[in-house]
Amino acid sequence: MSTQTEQRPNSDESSALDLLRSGSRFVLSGHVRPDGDCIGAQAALAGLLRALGKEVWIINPDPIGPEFDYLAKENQYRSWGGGDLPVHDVSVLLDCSELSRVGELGLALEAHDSQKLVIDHHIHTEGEWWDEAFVDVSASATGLLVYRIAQHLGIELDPCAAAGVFTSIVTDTGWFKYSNTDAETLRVAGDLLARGVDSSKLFGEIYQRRSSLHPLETAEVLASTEYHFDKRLGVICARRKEGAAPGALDADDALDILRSVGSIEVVLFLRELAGGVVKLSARSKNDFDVNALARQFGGGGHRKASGATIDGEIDDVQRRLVEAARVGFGLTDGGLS
Ligand SMILES: [Mn+2]
Repeated sequence: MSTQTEQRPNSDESSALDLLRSGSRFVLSGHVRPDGDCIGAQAALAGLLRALGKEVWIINPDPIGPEFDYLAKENQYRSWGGGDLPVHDVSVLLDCSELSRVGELGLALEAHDSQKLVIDHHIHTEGEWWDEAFVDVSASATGLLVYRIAQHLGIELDPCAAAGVFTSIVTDTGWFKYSNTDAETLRVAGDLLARGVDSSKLFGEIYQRRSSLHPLETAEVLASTEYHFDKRLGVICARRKEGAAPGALDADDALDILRSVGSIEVVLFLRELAGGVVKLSARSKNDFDVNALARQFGGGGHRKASGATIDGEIDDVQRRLVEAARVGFGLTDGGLS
Protein backbone atom coordinates (compact mmCIF):
# COMPACT_ATOMS: atom_id res chain seq x y z
CA MET A 1 0.00 0.00 0.00
CA SER A 2 2.96 2.30 -0.15
CA THR A 3 3.57 4.79 -2.91
CA GLN A 4 6.90 3.92 -4.45
CA THR A 5 9.40 6.71 -4.81
CA GLU A 6 9.93 7.13 -8.53
CA GLN A 7 13.68 7.51 -8.44
CA ARG A 8 16.59 5.74 -6.87
CA PRO A 9 18.66 8.01 -4.66
CA ASN A 10 21.43 9.91 -6.44
CA SER A 11 24.95 9.74 -5.02
CA ASP A 12 24.53 12.77 -2.72
CA GLU A 13 21.27 11.34 -1.40
CA SER A 14 22.85 7.91 -0.90
CA SER A 15 25.61 9.47 1.22
CA ALA A 16 22.97 11.32 3.25
CA LEU A 17 21.07 8.05 3.77
CA ASP A 18 24.31 6.37 4.89
CA LEU A 19 24.82 9.07 7.51
CA LEU A 20 21.27 8.53 8.82
CA ARG A 21 21.98 4.79 9.04
CA SER A 22 25.39 5.12 10.68
CA GLY A 23 24.74 7.90 13.21
CA SER A 24 23.49 7.06 16.67
CA ARG A 25 22.62 10.35 18.40
CA PHE A 26 20.86 13.04 16.37
CA VAL A 27 20.00 16.68 16.98
CA LEU A 28 17.31 17.93 14.60
CA SER A 29 17.05 21.66 14.11
CA GLY A 30 15.49 24.24 11.82
CA HIS A 31 15.02 27.93 11.11
CA VAL A 32 13.91 30.72 13.42
CA ARG A 33 10.13 30.88 14.00
CA PRO A 34 9.73 27.27 12.77
CA ASP A 35 6.71 26.78 10.50
CA GLY A 36 4.51 23.77 9.81
CA ASP A 37 6.89 22.32 7.23
CA CYS A 38 9.90 22.58 9.54
CA ILE A 39 8.08 21.15 12.57
CA GLY A 40 6.27 18.47 10.55
CA ALA A 41 9.46 17.31 8.83
CA GLN A 42 11.16 17.11 12.24
CA ALA A 43 8.32 14.97 13.65
CA ALA A 44 8.60 12.67 10.63
CA LEU A 45 12.40 12.35 10.76
CA ALA A 46 12.38 11.88 14.54
CA GLY A 47 9.86 9.04 14.13
CA LEU A 48 11.87 7.26 11.49
CA LEU A 49 15.16 7.68 13.37
CA ARG A 50 13.53 6.20 16.49
CA ALA A 51 12.33 3.30 14.33
CA LEU A 52 16.01 2.78 13.46
CA GLY A 53 16.84 2.70 17.19
CA LYS A 54 18.51 6.12 17.30
CA GLU A 55 18.41 8.76 20.03
CA VAL A 56 16.83 12.02 18.84
CA TRP A 57 16.57 15.56 20.21
CA ILE A 58 14.62 18.29 18.43
CA ILE A 59 16.07 21.70 19.25
CA ASN A 60 14.91 24.83 17.43
CA PRO A 61 15.86 28.50 17.79
CA ASP A 62 12.24 29.27 18.80
CA PRO A 63 9.31 27.34 20.33
CA ILE A 64 6.62 25.79 18.14
CA GLY A 65 3.20 27.40 17.72
CA PRO A 66 0.27 25.92 19.70
CA GLU A 67 -1.50 24.98 16.43
CA PHE A 68 1.08 22.20 16.00
CA ASP A 69 0.90 20.80 19.56
CA TYR A 70 -0.54 17.48 18.30
CA LEU A 71 2.95 16.71 16.96
CA ALA A 72 4.41 17.37 20.43
CA LYS A 73 2.59 14.41 21.99
CA GLU A 74 5.23 12.03 20.64
CA ASN A 75 8.06 14.53 20.31
CA GLN A 76 9.59 17.02 22.69
CA TYR A 77 10.30 20.28 20.85
CA ARG A 78 12.95 22.18 22.74
CA SER A 79 13.91 25.76 22.02
CA TRP A 80 17.52 26.68 22.57
CA GLY A 81 18.38 29.26 25.17
CA GLY A 82 22.15 28.86 25.06
CA GLY A 83 24.33 26.39 26.92
CA ASP A 84 25.63 23.00 25.94
CA LEU A 85 24.02 20.95 23.20
CA PRO A 86 23.25 17.30 24.02
CA VAL A 87 25.97 14.77 23.22
CA HIS A 88 25.35 13.90 19.57
CA ASP A 89 27.22 12.67 16.52
CA VAL A 90 24.94 13.97 13.74
CA SER A 91 23.05 17.25 13.51
CA VAL A 92 20.34 17.63 10.90
CA LEU A 93 19.02 20.97 9.70
CA LEU A 94 15.56 20.73 8.16
CA ASP A 95 13.69 23.20 5.92
CA CYS A 96 16.71 25.48 5.93
CA SER A 97 20.26 25.21 4.64
CA GLU A 98 21.64 28.59 5.62
CA LEU A 99 23.05 28.96 9.13
CA SER A 100 22.15 32.65 9.11
CA ARG A 101 18.49 31.54 9.42
CA VAL A 102 19.17 29.48 12.56
CA GLY A 103 20.19 32.35 14.86
CA GLU A 104 22.68 31.76 17.67
CA LEU A 105 21.84 28.06 17.62
CA GLY A 106 23.32 27.88 14.11
CA LEU A 107 26.70 29.03 15.46
CA ALA A 108 26.57 26.46 18.28
CA LEU A 109 25.70 23.65 15.84
CA GLU A 110 28.44 24.73 13.44
CA ALA A 111 31.03 24.80 16.25
CA HIS A 112 30.11 21.28 17.42
CA ASP A 113 32.21 18.43 16.03
CA SER A 114 29.14 16.46 14.89
CA GLN A 115 28.57 15.45 11.27
CA LYS A 116 26.20 17.88 9.53
CA LEU A 117 23.28 16.99 7.29
CA VAL A 118 20.81 19.34 5.62
CA ILE A 119 17.40 18.23 4.36
CA ASP A 120 15.85 21.12 2.49
CA HIS A 121 13.96 22.44 -0.52
CA HIS A 122 15.13 26.07 -0.49
CA ILE A 123 17.47 27.74 -2.93
CA HIS A 124 20.67 28.47 -1.02
CA THR A 125 23.37 30.98 -1.82
CA GLU A 126 25.61 30.79 1.25
CA GLY A 127 28.54 28.35 1.18
CA GLU A 128 28.10 24.61 1.61
CA TRP A 129 29.06 24.16 5.29
CA TRP A 130 27.52 20.68 5.64
CA ASP A 131 28.94 17.17 5.23
CA GLU A 132 25.90 15.65 3.53
CA ALA A 133 22.77 17.04 1.90
CA PHE A 134 19.41 15.68 0.83
CA VAL A 135 18.16 18.67 -1.14
CA ASP A 136 15.61 19.08 -3.90
CA VAL A 137 14.52 22.64 -4.61
CA SER A 138 11.62 21.36 -6.72
CA ALA A 139 10.03 19.47 -3.78
CA SER A 140 6.86 21.10 -2.47
CA ALA A 141 7.86 20.62 1.17
CA THR A 142 10.78 19.39 3.27
CA GLY A 143 8.39 16.84 4.77
CA LEU A 144 8.08 15.30 1.31
CA LEU A 145 11.86 14.75 1.31
CA VAL A 146 11.59 12.97 4.67
CA TYR A 147 8.87 10.80 3.13
CA ARG A 148 11.28 9.94 0.28
CA ILE A 149 13.96 9.14 2.87
CA ALA A 150 11.60 6.78 4.69
CA GLN A 151 10.88 5.04 1.38
CA HIS A 152 14.58 4.71 0.55
CA LEU A 153 15.31 3.33 4.02
CA GLY A 154 12.31 0.99 3.83
CA ILE A 155 10.76 2.35 7.00
CA GLU A 156 7.01 2.51 7.60
CA LEU A 157 5.99 5.92 8.98
CA ASP A 158 4.31 5.70 12.38
CA PRO A 159 1.06 7.72 12.83
CA CYS A 160 2.80 10.80 14.27
CA ALA A 161 5.48 10.75 11.54
CA ALA A 162 2.73 10.44 8.89
CA ALA A 163 0.88 13.39 10.47
CA GLY A 164 4.19 15.28 10.37
CA VAL A 165 4.66 14.74 6.62
CA PHE A 166 1.02 15.70 6.01
CA THR A 167 1.45 18.86 8.12
CA SER A 168 4.55 19.79 6.10
CA ILE A 169 2.76 19.33 2.79
CA VAL A 170 -0.46 21.16 3.62
CA THR A 171 1.22 24.12 5.28
CA ASP A 172 3.76 24.65 2.48
CA THR A 173 1.22 24.23 -0.35
CA GLY A 174 -1.52 26.36 1.25
CA TRP A 175 -3.59 23.19 1.56
CA PHE A 176 -2.80 22.23 -2.07
CA LYS A 177 -3.58 25.70 -3.50
CA TYR A 178 -0.10 26.87 -4.53
CA SER A 179 1.73 26.05 -7.75
CA ASN A 180 4.19 23.78 -5.90
CA THR A 181 1.35 21.25 -5.55
CA ASP A 182 2.56 18.58 -7.99
CA ALA A 183 1.58 14.99 -8.71
CA GLU A 184 4.02 13.57 -6.15
CA THR A 185 2.59 15.86 -3.46
CA LEU A 186 -0.94 14.59 -4.07
CA ARG A 187 0.19 10.94 -4.38
CA VAL A 188 2.01 11.17 -1.04
CA ALA A 189 -0.94 12.94 0.59
CA GLY A 190 -3.19 10.15 -0.70
CA ASP A 191 -0.84 7.52 0.70
CA LEU A 192 -0.82 9.29 4.08
CA LEU A 193 -4.64 9.25 4.17
CA ALA A 194 -4.54 5.53 3.33
CA ARG A 195 -2.22 5.11 6.35
CA GLY A 196 -4.80 6.72 8.63
CA VAL A 197 -3.99 10.44 8.58
CA ASP A 198 -7.24 12.33 9.24
CA SER A 199 -7.09 15.34 6.91
CA SER A 200 -10.17 17.09 8.25
CA LYS A 201 -9.07 16.61 11.86
CA LEU A 202 -5.66 18.10 11.10
CA PHE A 203 -7.29 21.05 9.33
CA GLY A 204 -9.25 21.66 12.53
CA GLU A 205 -6.11 21.38 14.67
CA ILE A 206 -4.08 23.82 12.58
CA TYR A 207 -6.66 26.37 11.46
CA GLN A 208 -9.70 26.20 13.72
CA ARG A 209 -8.41 26.60 17.27
CA ARG A 210 -7.51 30.28 17.16
CA SER A 211 -8.19 33.04 19.63
CA SER A 212 -11.27 35.25 19.28
CA LEU A 213 -8.85 38.09 18.48
CA HIS A 214 -7.76 36.43 15.24
CA PRO A 215 -10.50 37.79 12.93
CA LEU A 216 -10.21 41.25 14.51
CA GLU A 217 -6.42 41.34 14.10
CA THR A 218 -6.72 40.10 10.51
CA ALA A 219 -9.30 42.80 9.73
CA GLU A 220 -7.05 45.44 11.29
CA VAL A 221 -3.99 44.53 9.23
CA LEU A 222 -6.05 44.19 6.04
CA ALA A 223 -7.27 47.76 6.62
CA SER A 224 -3.62 48.83 6.23
CA THR A 225 -3.52 47.55 2.63
CA GLU A 226 -1.73 49.81 0.17
CA TYR A 227 -1.78 49.19 -3.57
CA HIS A 228 0.99 50.20 -5.94
CA PHE A 229 1.71 50.02 -9.67
CA ASP A 230 -1.87 49.79 -10.97
CA LYS A 231 -2.77 47.49 -8.05
CA ARG A 232 -0.26 44.86 -9.23
CA LEU A 233 1.49 45.10 -5.82
CA GLY A 234 -0.31 44.97 -2.48
CA VAL A 235 1.40 45.73 0.82
CA ILE A 236 0.11 44.99 4.32
CA CYS A 237 1.76 46.33 7.47
CA ALA A 238 1.20 44.76 10.90
CA ARG A 239 2.49 47.37 13.31
CA ARG A 240 3.65 46.41 16.74
CA LYS A 241 1.43 47.63 19.55
CA GLU A 242 3.25 48.80 22.65
CA GLY A 243 2.59 46.48 25.56
CA ALA A 244 0.40 44.10 23.53
CA ALA A 245 1.23 40.41 23.52
CA PRO A 246 2.17 39.11 20.09
CA GLY A 247 -1.13 37.99 18.56
CA ALA A 248 -1.90 34.82 16.67
CA LEU A 249 -1.99 36.71 13.39
CA ASP A 250 -1.30 34.40 10.44
CA ALA A 251 0.33 36.32 7.58
CA ASP A 252 -0.96 33.82 5.03
CA ASP A 253 -4.61 34.45 6.00
CA ALA A 254 -4.29 38.16 5.26
CA LEU A 255 -2.13 37.51 2.19
CA ASP A 256 -4.69 35.04 0.81
CA ILE A 257 -7.40 37.70 0.88
CA LEU A 258 -5.13 40.28 -0.77
CA ARG A 259 -4.05 37.71 -3.37
CA SER A 260 -7.70 37.15 -4.29
CA VAL A 261 -7.76 40.60 -5.93
CA GLY A 262 -7.70 40.10 -9.72
CA SER A 263 -5.10 42.75 -10.55
CA ILE A 264 -2.66 41.65 -7.81
CA GLU A 265 0.56 39.90 -8.84
CA VAL A 266 2.70 40.31 -5.73
CA VAL A 267 1.82 40.71 -2.06
CA LEU A 268 4.09 41.79 0.76
CA PHE A 269 3.33 41.35 4.46
CA LEU A 270 5.46 43.41 6.83
CA ARG A 271 5.35 42.58 10.52
CA GLU A 272 7.02 44.97 12.93
CA LEU A 273 8.94 43.10 15.62
CA ALA A 274 10.61 44.41 18.76
CA GLY A 275 13.97 46.15 18.45
CA GLY A 276 13.53 47.87 15.09
CA VAL A 277 13.21 44.67 13.07
CA VAL A 278 10.67 43.96 10.32
CA LYS A 279 9.71 40.46 9.21
CA LEU A 280 8.79 40.26 5.51
CA SER A 281 6.62 37.57 3.90
CA ALA A 282 6.42 37.92 0.11
CA ARG A 283 4.20 35.94 -2.26
CA SER A 284 3.91 36.03 -6.04
CA LYS A 285 1.02 34.87 -8.22
CA ASN A 286 3.01 34.76 -11.46
CA ASP A 287 6.58 35.07 -12.77
CA PHE A 288 7.65 37.84 -10.42
CA ASP A 289 10.57 36.33 -8.47
CA VAL A 290 10.06 37.13 -4.77
CA ASN A 291 13.13 35.06 -3.86
CA ALA A 292 15.24 37.62 -5.77
CA LEU A 293 13.38 40.43 -4.00
CA ALA A 294 13.94 38.95 -0.53
CA ARG A 295 17.62 38.28 -1.34
CA GLN A 296 18.17 42.04 -1.70
CA PHE A 297 17.08 42.35 1.94
CA GLY A 298 19.12 39.46 3.32
CA GLY A 299 16.37 36.84 3.07
CA GLY A 300 15.32 34.28 0.49
CA GLY A 301 13.13 31.25 -0.10
CA HIS A 302 11.38 30.29 -3.29
CA ARG A 303 10.40 32.13 -6.50
CA LYS A 304 6.76 32.40 -5.40
CA ALA A 305 7.16 32.52 -1.62
CA SER A 306 9.98 34.09 0.32
CA GLY A 307 10.78 35.99 3.47
CA ALA A 308 13.36 38.17 5.15
CA THR A 309 14.12 39.70 8.52
CA ILE A 310 15.06 43.31 7.88
CA ASP A 311 16.60 45.85 10.27
CA GLY A 312 14.97 49.25 10.10
CA GLU A 313 11.95 51.39 10.80
CA ILE A 314 8.81 49.87 9.22
CA ASP A 315 7.84 52.85 7.02
CA ASP A 316 11.38 53.07 5.67
CA VAL A 317 11.54 49.30 5.08
CA GLN A 318 8.21 49.49 3.25
CA ARG A 319 9.47 52.33 1.04
CA ARG A 320 12.63 50.40 0.16
CA LEU A 321 10.64 47.25 -0.62
CA VAL A 322 8.19 49.09 -2.88
CA GLU A 323 11.13 50.62 -4.78
CA ALA A 324 12.76 47.19 -5.15
CA ALA A 325 9.43 45.80 -6.39
CA ARG A 326 9.19 48.65 -8.92
CA VAL A 327 12.51 47.50 -10.37
CA GLY A 328 11.33 43.88 -10.20
CA PHE A 329 8.28 44.79 -12.29
CA GLY A 330 10.60 46.43 -14.83
CA LEU A 331 9.07 49.86 -14.15
CA THR A 332 11.32 52.91 -14.32
CA ASP A 333 11.62 55.41 -11.53
CA GLY A 334 8.73 57.86 -11.53
CA GLY A 335 6.46 55.39 -13.28
CA LEU A 336 2.97 54.51 -12.21
CA SER A 337 2.41 54.27 -8.51
MN1 LIG B 1 9.37 24.47 3.61
